[in-house]
Amino acid sequence: MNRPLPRRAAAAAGLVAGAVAVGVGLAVAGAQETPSPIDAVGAVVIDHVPPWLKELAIRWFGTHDKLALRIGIYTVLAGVAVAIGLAARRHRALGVAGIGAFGVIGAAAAVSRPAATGGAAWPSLVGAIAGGGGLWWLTRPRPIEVPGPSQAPLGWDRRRFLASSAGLAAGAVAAGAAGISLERGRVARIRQSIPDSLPPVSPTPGTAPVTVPGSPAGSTPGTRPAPPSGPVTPDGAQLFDQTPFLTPNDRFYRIDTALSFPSVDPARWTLRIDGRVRRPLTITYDQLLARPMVERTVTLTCVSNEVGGPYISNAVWQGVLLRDLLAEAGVADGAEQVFSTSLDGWTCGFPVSVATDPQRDCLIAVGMNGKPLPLEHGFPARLVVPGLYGYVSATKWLSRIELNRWTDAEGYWVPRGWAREAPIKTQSRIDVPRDTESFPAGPVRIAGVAWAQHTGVAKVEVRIDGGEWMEARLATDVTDDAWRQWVVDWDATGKPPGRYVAEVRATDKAGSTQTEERAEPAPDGATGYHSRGITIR
Ligand SMILES: Nc1nc2c(c(=O)[nH]1)N[C@H]1C(S)=C(S)[C@@H](COP(=O)(O)O)O[C@H]1N2
Ligand SMILES: [Mo]
Repeated sequence: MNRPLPRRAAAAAGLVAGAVAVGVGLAVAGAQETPSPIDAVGAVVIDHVPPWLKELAIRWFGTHDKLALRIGIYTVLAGVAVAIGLAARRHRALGVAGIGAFGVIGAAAAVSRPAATGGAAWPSLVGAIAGGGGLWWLTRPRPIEVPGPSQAPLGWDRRRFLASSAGLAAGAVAAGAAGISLERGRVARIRQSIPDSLPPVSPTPGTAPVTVPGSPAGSTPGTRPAPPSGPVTPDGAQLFDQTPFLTPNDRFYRIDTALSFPSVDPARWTLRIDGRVRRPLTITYDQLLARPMVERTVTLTCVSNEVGGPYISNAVWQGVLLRDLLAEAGVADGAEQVFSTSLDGWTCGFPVSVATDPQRDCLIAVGMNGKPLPLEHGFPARLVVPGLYGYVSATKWLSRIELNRWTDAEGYWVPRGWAREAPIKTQSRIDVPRDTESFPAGPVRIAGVAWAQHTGVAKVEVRIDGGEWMEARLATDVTDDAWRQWVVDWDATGKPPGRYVAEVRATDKAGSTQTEERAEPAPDGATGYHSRGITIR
């Protein structure tokens, strides 16, 4: 009577062995401060998603796209672990080999990362050895205790199997929890290394105030009001807090490919400026903070933002003017592209002519709304370029700026189907009223934001049900590099109850009105009018 492992037990053994592999992998990764096998594989997946899938992921999951990816990876792994368990039921060695193969895949993924360090392969390899050993042990035939003097038969013993798999599962959970808590500790230490405050902004002679060549008469260059500390409204009052002029740091949209924050120690961090420059520079964090700094209000926008979408926010950035640093390094012949790299190996590029334009204040930013950059937004330093989408310009966790030719290197998203040059398109959005509100027939206040970074918003109009365009009142013109809030008071007196559709469009200071034509975000930004239903009751 040689009882083989039942199918359900084999599947469970596979799952437990998989959990051991992942748990041990997380623990090793946490201990040596390298990405976990899950994140290494996730990073490779992110690297290979086609634009339509990236758009779909952002549309479905928004900024929870990384959580969705992790859940997806765990789900696939669980399925594979069950299959491996079932294979081990017939051939134990085959099951163990299956886990080994996954260890090799994880290790290869980790080693292939641009920012991979020496021990990158260990979490996957050690995890696979532990998981493979666990599977071998769980599926071994062992003596079944039978009464009597006869030789105990080999086979499956339900009670013992349950005990040993429960023990292994508990070990896997403990190892995984240890790994996660080590990773939390790493991130907490980085956050603790962020200074409480930044040196004050120095008045810097020679760094011109925001002036706009060719801007319409009436907006006198150089006499713009200072960035406001609170919401700006046409009435000078707080009209809606849904979209304050300045986005608080913890409400600022976040988009990046980083599954875990890169390790950074401000005491050891340096920024390298090299390539087609005459004098390559290496600057420490303290040296950067000691340089003359400016504050500029700039609205960042993600190219993946759909019409009416949330991936746009505005902040006062404190930092060093990029053109000052480039002048010090000396732009050499043939420099076409400002090609920057992050600590985690993400890259992007934009024209050198944008960086050296005295009218456009590109920043190496160290501060955001009066605070040092939060880790989420690129501590210790990031690029902020007025008027270009983030994916070609706004490198967070900045590590290197190389001047090169367009043919030398392509930014991360360019070979993935996104445009090489990506100026932000003039757009507008209705934020008030909310979809769920309803109003008696009477005055209804409609409000929102419009943006045409580095060109400036000249006019915003709203129409109801395709009727006449009504011109909106615009908030203070703080800078052409930021969005502008707008308000329209629609008189719905006498309107029968029902649902009305409001549409908005903006015209920039160069005179172009945003197009009504609908375009998806890929390859260079969405277009079309944003609309919202308004209910009269
Ligand atoms: N290191 C790094 N920097 C990055 C990215 C990234 O994936 N990695 N994404 C870019 C994109 S696509 C955008 S839209 C902006 C978003 O900046 P935020 O997260 O601070 O809003 O960062 C840019 N900088
Ligand atoms: Mo983006």
